[in-house]
Amino acid sequence: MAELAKDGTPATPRAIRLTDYRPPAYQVETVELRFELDPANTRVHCRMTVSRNPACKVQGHELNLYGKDVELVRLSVDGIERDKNTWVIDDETLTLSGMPERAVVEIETLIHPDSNTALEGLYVSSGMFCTQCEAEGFRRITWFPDRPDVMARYTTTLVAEKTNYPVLLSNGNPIKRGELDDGRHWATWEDPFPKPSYLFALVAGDLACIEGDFTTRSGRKVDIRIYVEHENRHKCEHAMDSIKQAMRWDEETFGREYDLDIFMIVAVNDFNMGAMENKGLNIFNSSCVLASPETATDADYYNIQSIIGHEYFHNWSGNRVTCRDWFQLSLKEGFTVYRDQEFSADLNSHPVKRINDVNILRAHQFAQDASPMAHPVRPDSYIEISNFYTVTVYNKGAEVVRMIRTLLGAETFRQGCDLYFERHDGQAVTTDDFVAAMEDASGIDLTRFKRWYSQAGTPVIDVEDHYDPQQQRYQLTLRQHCPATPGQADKKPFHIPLLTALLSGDGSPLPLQLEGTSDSMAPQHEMLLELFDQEQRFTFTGVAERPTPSLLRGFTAPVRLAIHRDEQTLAFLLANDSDPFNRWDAGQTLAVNVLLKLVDASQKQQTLDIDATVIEAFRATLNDPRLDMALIVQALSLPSEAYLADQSESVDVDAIHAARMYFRKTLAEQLYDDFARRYQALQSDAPYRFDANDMAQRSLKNLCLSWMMETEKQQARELCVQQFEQSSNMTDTLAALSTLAQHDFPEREKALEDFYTQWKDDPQVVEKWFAIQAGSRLPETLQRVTALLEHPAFTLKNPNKVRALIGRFCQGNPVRFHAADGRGYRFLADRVLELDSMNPQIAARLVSALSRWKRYDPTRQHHMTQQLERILSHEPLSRDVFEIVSKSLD
Ligand code: 0A1
Ligand code: ZN
Repeated sequence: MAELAKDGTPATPRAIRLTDYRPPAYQVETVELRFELDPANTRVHCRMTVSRNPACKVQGHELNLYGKDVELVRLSVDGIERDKNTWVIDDETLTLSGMPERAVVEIETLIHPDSNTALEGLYVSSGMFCTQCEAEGFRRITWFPDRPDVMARYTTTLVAEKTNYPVLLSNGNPIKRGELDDGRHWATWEDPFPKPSYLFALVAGDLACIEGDFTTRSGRKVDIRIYVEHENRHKCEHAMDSIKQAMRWDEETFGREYDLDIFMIVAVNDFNMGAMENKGLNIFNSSCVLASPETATDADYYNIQSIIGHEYFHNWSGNRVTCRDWFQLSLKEGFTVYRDQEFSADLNSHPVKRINDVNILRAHQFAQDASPMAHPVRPDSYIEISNFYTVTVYNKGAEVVRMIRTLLGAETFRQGCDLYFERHDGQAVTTDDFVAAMEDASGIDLTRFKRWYSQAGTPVIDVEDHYDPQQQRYQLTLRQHCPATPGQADKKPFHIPLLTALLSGDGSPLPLQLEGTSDSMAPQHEMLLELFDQEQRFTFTGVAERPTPSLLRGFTAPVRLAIHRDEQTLAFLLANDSDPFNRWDAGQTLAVNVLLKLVDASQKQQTLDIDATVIEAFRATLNDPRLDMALIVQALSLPSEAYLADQSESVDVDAIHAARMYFRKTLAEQLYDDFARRYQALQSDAPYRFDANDMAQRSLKNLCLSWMMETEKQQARELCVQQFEQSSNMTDTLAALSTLAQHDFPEREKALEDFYTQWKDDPQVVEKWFAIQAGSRLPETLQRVTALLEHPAFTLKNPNKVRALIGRFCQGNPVRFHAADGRGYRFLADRVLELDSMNPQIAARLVSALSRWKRYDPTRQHHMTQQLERILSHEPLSRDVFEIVSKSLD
């Protein structure tokens, strides 16, 4: 037995390993649940039929059940009550031995939803009951074989007082309902599809129901219902449209049809994540469902559409085919993120979506890969699985699926998906099974490719080229290496697809002929180079002039390209590359190079200066009438401070901030008239529409405004205040307010006050108000954030408020969070310790802001490790925070 801390939990939490995976000894065929709902004491009756699992080769008749913070009232096997002597409890596991081959196990538990602040299991949010069972929340409801490879058919009865809880929901289809004499009523739901316990859900409350329907391609009518608090019923139209779009898209793109008679979404105010894909009953963070033009921004509308798509797509990629164990999380998450990315791209813009996704990957996932928390897409060990819902599992996992699509081609990839769904419907499987389906559908050997699942780290590709004008041969030499990550010192080469073109002097792609391959009928102008080895050489023949290579087009692999390109070459690619992603990327690299030179100058206390050609390149982009407005916005958005930090050897937050500010100010002054002209021309009185063109127009207009404001000219200030006061949509209002919040003008305080007074009753808008203040670059931001902790609208109990105020400050305001005196770190550690006993998941997410301490200067390193050590010595400490902090200090 592990040593115990004061609260009875093991002192040093144990790591769970993939290599220890064993199939369960018992499977569960059916589960009947009965909940007598009461906020203080809910009684849960669980009756399950279990039988020996033929897949379990080990002999033995032990049934393992998991439970956490549940009071066990009664346990019986085949109607015979068992007493405490007949089972063993170790930590969260209860082992019942001497079980027959098949048995009915009945368990009664008592739980306390109103004191559940972890928001896992059954809890109360704004007076309604709701659940969150992924990953291991079901064990907070009853003792159960709570692991994803135990799939069962559920029938659920909810009993609750009728006036406060008129709506009673669970998974599947409603089958019966009735009333009791004591003012309570009940409803029974039946889910015909076997599912793991993490997909179980229930909701009970007084909710408005917005109804819609969808006819599937096979002609079945599906009822769609969105449940929200009554005052939000006017904010559901966009969510309803998004559900229908997602249903249609999955049929058209993946051939996947919805399978129940009813699909429900419920909006909940207190939620740890964005949303959850429970079978037939998706539960959403309110901020990911509710939208109206006056209260939600374009970004909110966009996110809602994408998250609704994501959860809906899980119905196949996750629910019908689920994960064997939690190491396989990316099986459902990577694949589903890939699917939601394609959905958003198809409905909006492919290049813009790709740019945004690559920005997330580079700023956050590459950073994670280079941190003590680096882990493979399929991790091989964890202490607390909630810590592994990461950008690596989700976003890099999506890149891995995207690479498979690139290697197979779109059509064969679709056949691979069909085979995967058909072969594994109703099963709990592994990422190896996913890859095997892709191999079987294509005949392509992906053995080496699978290293993307097992090896952490971002590969670096060194590029060298050579042109021989006599022979008209062009040679590309590619070498790959991958930095060491925790537990993985040496890596084997990755299988890397690199979409490549060679551009002629006028920018057109040259026809490509690889030496050693036969002439193809139609000349290719773009070629997929596959890098398997540590070093490979590709020789192109018949190349009439020295080409400019356009590599990694569309970002076909999550790698860093180490290629030296001078400013002239980058400017050429920025103006000419026919791949929109690479055109944007050339501009970003140009900007990174300029900014890093400024960082260097700032560190050496030299005068800062920007070359006139750079300013003119920006002017040309801003005024180019041929360019899509959304792409202009992307091109004119400077690399973030986080990305610049990632690109630096060691991070100097102040110099990065100063360089970026100098760049913004200089450019704003030089291009003021151009920005002002475009800003005026983009004004529109049209009512708000969520539409790609309108959004692009608003974002370019607001980008111009924020650049103009950098000059602090009176005219810009007036225009900003005017937009803030007169705009009728939240996109424009918030753009003006967040710009004002960056400047120390009296207008700022008044705007912030007016905004709060107007929106104080709307929690989603109040969250924006907190976040804007926490993100301000002004020097007194930490004092303000500290003061806001006491604001009546703030509570540590609500994850959205924590994310808006504390998360935004610690993870989205580098220059203030990393204050040299360490105050930001102390502030974070204080909050983590306050939160840890309340909501460990949220505490652990926050503390990861301290993980990369080795990247900073010795003084900051000292302050950061001091706080990490302070947290680590705290008792008791959750497994969640323990894992992040101890790995950070390793
Ligand atoms: N599976 C959900 C999100 C989710 C993840 C983890 C959770 O608890 C640890 C809860 C929800 C999704 O991908 O949308
Ligand atoms: Zn997901």
